[in-house]
Amino acid sequence: MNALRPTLLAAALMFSMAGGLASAQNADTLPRAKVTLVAPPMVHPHEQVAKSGPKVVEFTMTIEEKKMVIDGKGTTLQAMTFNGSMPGPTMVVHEGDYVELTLVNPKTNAMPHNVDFHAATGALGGAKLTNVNPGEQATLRFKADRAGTFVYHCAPEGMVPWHVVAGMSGTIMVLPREGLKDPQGKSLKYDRVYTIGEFDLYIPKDANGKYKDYATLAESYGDTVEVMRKLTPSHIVFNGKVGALTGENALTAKVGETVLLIHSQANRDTRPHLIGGHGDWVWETGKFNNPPEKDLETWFIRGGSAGAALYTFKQPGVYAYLNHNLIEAFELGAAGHIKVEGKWNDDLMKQIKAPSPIPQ
Ligand SMILES: [Cu+2]
Repeated sequence: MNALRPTLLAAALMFSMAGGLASAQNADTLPRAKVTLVAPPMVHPHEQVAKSGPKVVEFTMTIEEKKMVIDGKGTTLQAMTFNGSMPGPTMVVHEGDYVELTLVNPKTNAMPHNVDFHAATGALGGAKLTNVNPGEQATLRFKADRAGTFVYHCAPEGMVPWHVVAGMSGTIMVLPREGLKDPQGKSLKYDRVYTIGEFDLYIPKDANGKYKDYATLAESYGDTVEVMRKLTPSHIVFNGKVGALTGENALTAKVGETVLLIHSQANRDTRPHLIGGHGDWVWETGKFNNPPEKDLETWFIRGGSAGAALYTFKQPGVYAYLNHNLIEAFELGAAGHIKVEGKWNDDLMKQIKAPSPIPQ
């Protein structure tokens, strides 16, 4: 009996190694596609239903450390970003594809960075294998083995929250190969997709209560961490800036179009709401193999996750899309606009009598 044991163990080992090799070879021989990322709120062109089998999808992101203006008053943030934007670009693949990301940290940067993909399995979501100092780059491949919208963020040892609240997060969307479906299995398609990244920011103030401006990241670090530890954000913004998605920067749609809104928050809870509209189908936790919820008024995005809401616009107008903690929206900045063109439907809503003096 005892003599058999090592043999069995060896056989098991051989089996698992062969399995490992087989899947690695599989990824190595799959077709490859190179995707050029685009800045949010836009998302790179992609198939909703996969037209072919799994492939290796290549992406490159370059880390940019830079000072960014985060409101209309000229307040600055010493930001750290994936590809220069807050949030970083949204990547789209299908379940069963392999994501192959090259992360570039130019030597003009000051900090080490990496990427932790919540969609990935093992090695701190890839953070351990992508840790790049200024002047280095690394390439990570992982299998997208579950569908959904997932946050990715920087997670360098000893300074994870600072890098995240300085701008380093984004979303990857892993679509089911057959596309999105309602709970009855009916196909759900979108005409447009927008990606919104919400950030809580912690800008230090000077003795006179004025926001401080720093020349370098390193200089901003001590004061910023002190503000962070109070857990009271100075700003809460969509896409890096108060007003990044309002007025002239509003998202657009037409009556009859179905829009997918991806909403991520890598650090803090939030609750998106579309004033005057709804979430027809909402994957609140963002995971497409769970049935979506119907007709939501407000949905909850847990800090460290990304959710997705699908809505077909029925009326024209300017819709506010905001965090329905209204103080966070109106006082701190967490709001955007969706400008919708089309014909008004009186059946859905009509002003029967305009405001006028109360009859005496
Ligand atoms: Cu970083």
